Amino acid sequence: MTYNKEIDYTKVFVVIPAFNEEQSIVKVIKDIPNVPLENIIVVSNGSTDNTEKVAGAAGATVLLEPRKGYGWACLKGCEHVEKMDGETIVFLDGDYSDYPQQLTKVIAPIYEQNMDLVIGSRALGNREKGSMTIPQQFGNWLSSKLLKIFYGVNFTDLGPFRAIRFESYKSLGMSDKTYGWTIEMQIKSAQKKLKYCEVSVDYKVRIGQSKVSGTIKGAVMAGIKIIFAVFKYKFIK
Ligand SMILES: Nc1nc2c(ncn2[C@@H]2O[C@H](COP(=O)(O)OP(=O)(O)O)[C@@H](O)[C@H]2O)c(=O)[nH]1
Ligand SMILES: [Mg+2]
Repeated sequence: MTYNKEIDYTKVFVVIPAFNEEQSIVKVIKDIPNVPLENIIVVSNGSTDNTEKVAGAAGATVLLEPRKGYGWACLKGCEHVEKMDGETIVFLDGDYSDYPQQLTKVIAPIYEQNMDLVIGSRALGNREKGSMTIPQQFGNWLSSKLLKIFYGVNFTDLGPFRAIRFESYKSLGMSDKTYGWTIEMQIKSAQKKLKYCEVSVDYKVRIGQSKVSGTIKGAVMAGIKIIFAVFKYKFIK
């Protein structure tokens, strides 16, 4: 399908995986431009704080995913988008590290350049000091190099802020339940020869506690999972 048309925001959905993000989630929701509130889907991954309550009160659609894991949350959100007959899915984190206002920039290539996948690259944007740890920056750089070597694609980041056409998303058969979600999408898009591009996005220090990059366990697990994914999708179909 070629879009090249006015963006119908009633068909644009935002999926936000959220685990204990009560301090930031409302700010994220409020800063998302143009998208109807009910199309903003906060998937709470067993939050034990008030994330679900405050996100619901702000008008977002709140879904509950008891199985812990970033991928589980994204999968749950996408099931809802399918039911609602969505055209474009935007993924965004719930910690207010991203600038939700940049959503218009992230989805533009889907509508203007017929792209399937758009990655918001923090490597190309302005990063507030301390918003990404050194291992996280190195990990993203290394992953991007491996994606080039193994799959011949040019990415500079595995950024969470990204957009994909729903029909392209469906064609990927996404399955990762945890931290391999972002790289799986990029690898499978490469394998399916989808049209992709990057846009620069800015990044700031998150509100609240990091669950992944800021903890040793999270960072190590994510690193292992991501590197493993590079090989897994190459050799095991
Ligand atoms: N680690 C983790 N993060 C989750 C989960 N479910 C949702 N998230 C959300 O995933 C996003 C990224 O997590 P974050 O802690 O910011 O990771 P970081 O940016 O790598 O430090 C945040 O919005 C989290 O709330 C989960 O089960 N585990
Ligand atoms: Mg974060």
